[in-house]
Amino acid sequence: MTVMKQARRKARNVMFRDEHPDLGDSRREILAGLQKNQKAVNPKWFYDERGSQLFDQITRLPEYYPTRTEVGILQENRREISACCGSGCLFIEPGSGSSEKVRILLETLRPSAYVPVDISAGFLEEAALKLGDEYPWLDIYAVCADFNRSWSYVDDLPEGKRVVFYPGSTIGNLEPEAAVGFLRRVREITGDSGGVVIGVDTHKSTERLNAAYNDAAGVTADFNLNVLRRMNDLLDAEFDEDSFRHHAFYNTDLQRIEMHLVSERAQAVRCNGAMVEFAEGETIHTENSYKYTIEDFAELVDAAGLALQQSWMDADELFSVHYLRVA
Ligand code: AVJ
Repeated sequence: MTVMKQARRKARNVMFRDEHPDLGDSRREILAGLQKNQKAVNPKWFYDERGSQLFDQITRLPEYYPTRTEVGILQENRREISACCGSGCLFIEPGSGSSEKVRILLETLRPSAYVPVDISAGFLEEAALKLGDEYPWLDIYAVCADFNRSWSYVDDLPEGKRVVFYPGSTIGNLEPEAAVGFLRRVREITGDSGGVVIGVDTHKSTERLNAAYNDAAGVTADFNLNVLRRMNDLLDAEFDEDSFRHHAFYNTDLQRIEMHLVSERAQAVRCNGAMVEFAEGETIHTENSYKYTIEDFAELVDAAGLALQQSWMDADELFSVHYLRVA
């Protein structure tokens, strides 16, 4: 069993473990996506150092309501949320990014340990060390992993009630069936006594949603286009950023934002030996962001063998936070 490593910089309460996906696997996965009829790249590839920074900028944009709304809900209800979790729990956050939101809960929650899990290694390390400095009483087990695949690190965590913290509506990136699968796995990991604190973006007006993913400053466009740079690095590809443009829209039938990169001309791009051909206007589908009514989300949770114990929303019902327990 891999033992957690002590952090490089002096921080007695921060441990690291690296399970970043193998480069060969990553290449094969991305290339397979580019060879599909509707070309697609998994949104997890957005998050290298630069991508994680761009996402942080997105969270502060005036049009991007989810982050500040969710932060408000967490602040206002931190006591009730912490009571659901119970103090001394093991607080596991898949896709922890900058670990900003957990700070809102830490003092009232007083978990026995915090486990941030992120695919962006450098970003994770910085965030974990900073948090460890600020909260010297908190044990932090930082794990670099693709949380949609590998959960093996949980075997090495200390005993205690496990609560998964999954804010930001990251679950919206998954197709509803995959979201059920994800929650089933979470249920296995937390066991019968565990729980989940999850943030879910709500279905709302198309105008508001479209604005949130087409900000005036163009940060979301940069974030989307960054995936081309990622592919150039990871695949030794030759994507020309200037020949693609950002396209995001709310698909009302499927209740999801779709993000695409549109090829502005017919072109063939060399990718790790293979040639990937684009017609003019053809797209790479880079992200879905599903939006749920409370009723739809409750159904999804039910299908995973979990139940909504308590739900919180802002006054405008722009965003929701839920505590899930085993059904
Ligand atoms: C991190 C998945 C919650 O879907 O809103 C923001 C990512 N993409 N702007 C989202 C994102 C474009 C974000 N999540």
